[in-house]
Amino acid sequence: MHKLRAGIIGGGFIGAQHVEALRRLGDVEVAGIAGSSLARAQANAESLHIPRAYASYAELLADPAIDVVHTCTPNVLHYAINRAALEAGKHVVSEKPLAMNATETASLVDVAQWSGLLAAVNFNHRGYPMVQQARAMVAGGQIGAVRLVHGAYLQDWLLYQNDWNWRLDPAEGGSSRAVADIGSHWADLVQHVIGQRIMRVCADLQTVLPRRVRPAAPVQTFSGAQDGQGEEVAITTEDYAAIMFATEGGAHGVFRVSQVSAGHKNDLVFEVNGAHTSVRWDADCPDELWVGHRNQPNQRLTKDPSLVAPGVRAYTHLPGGHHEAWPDALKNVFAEMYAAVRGGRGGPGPGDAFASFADGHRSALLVDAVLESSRLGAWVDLS
Ligand code: NAI
Ligand code: SOE
Repeated sequence: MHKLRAGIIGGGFIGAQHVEALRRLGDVEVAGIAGSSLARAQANAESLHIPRAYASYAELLADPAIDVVHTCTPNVLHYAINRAALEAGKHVVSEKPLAMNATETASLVDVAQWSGLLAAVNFNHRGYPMVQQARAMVAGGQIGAVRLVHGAYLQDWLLYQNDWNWRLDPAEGGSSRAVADIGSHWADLVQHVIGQRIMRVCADLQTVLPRRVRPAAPVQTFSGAQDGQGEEVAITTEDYAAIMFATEGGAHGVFRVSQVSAGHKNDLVFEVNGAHTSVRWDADCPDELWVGHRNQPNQRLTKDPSLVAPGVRAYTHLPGGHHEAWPDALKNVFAEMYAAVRGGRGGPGPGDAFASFADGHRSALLVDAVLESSRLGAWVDLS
């Protein structure tokens, strides 16, 4: 089997993780990387052992040797890169958010449709085995009709006034921060698990730190607090959100997101309450699924290939007690995306977990509705 050749655009925090996950697939060669300058691309190519560095993403897209493009830059560039990549005949794996707003994402869905190329978004949490176990239990009727869905995605890496990242600048990150950056993962994940779309939202958004110190040089994600030197700037995007929602199937729920909650590193939790049983998954203990009962003791299912639902086995690669976590979930969704490329499919097949551009558009609709709801102080339908 020939190896598919991947080109990475953006070699920061997540770009390096794409490289590692792709190499673990075995049938993919990471052939090149583009950065914000040739010098940065060369530095990334050297540290990540990638044979070719490009001076710009346009140069990478022009290279016929590249089959699949991975968009791993700040959000503001996603639309232009994803569009140009499809137009250049490349398959695309885009980081979330798919673009800055639903107008852009709708247009990308159109381009993806006529291209017939793979058009996937990296909502990587879908690839955890025990998330798939929860999904299988909901689909199999094991918890009863879904009534309530709740949870949170909390972080602390932007807790201090001198924490900085491009996400704090709306020109680079978008008009929403905490919701678009991490709330998007939570909402995508629960919709995937329960098999229902969120149709209405009512949001409270708060900017807890209205002023921050912006250093002169760019700061890579999760780099820790800076030295406080720089320009003090006003912050317009939310540090915190509480969002109530209703789904197409009549379920109701609420979730909270925060990037200023001390002690919470990357803490995604969801719970689904069905008509007779509940399930809860916590990314800090990813190999476990809590199952709550009314008339019998609660259970804690642990990931074990021999104990999960048959369709979930493909997401496990190690025996019980051998933990599989964030990098493994990423590899799982990439494996499905590359299988789709080999199978000539532009999106997920019936048994696949990965997210399509249509899912990325749905996510942008939700973020736009959340912003509108907060502005109006009212419930808003997803258009
Ligand atoms: P980062 O700041 O660590 O890295 C971004 C990289 O893009 C930097 O190396 C920067 O030099 C490069 N870049 C900037 N302009 C460029 C250009 N014109 N051409 C090529 N490269 C350019 O940011 P991070 O955390 O890696 O985030 C990147 C994207 O990935 C964001 O959209 C973010 O939402 C998403 N992300 C997703 C994660 C997930 O779990 N699915 C995790 C982390 C980030
Ligand atoms: C920063 O909040 C970040 O890297 C997000 O951008 C990712 O999507 C999330 O998975 C981890 O946190």
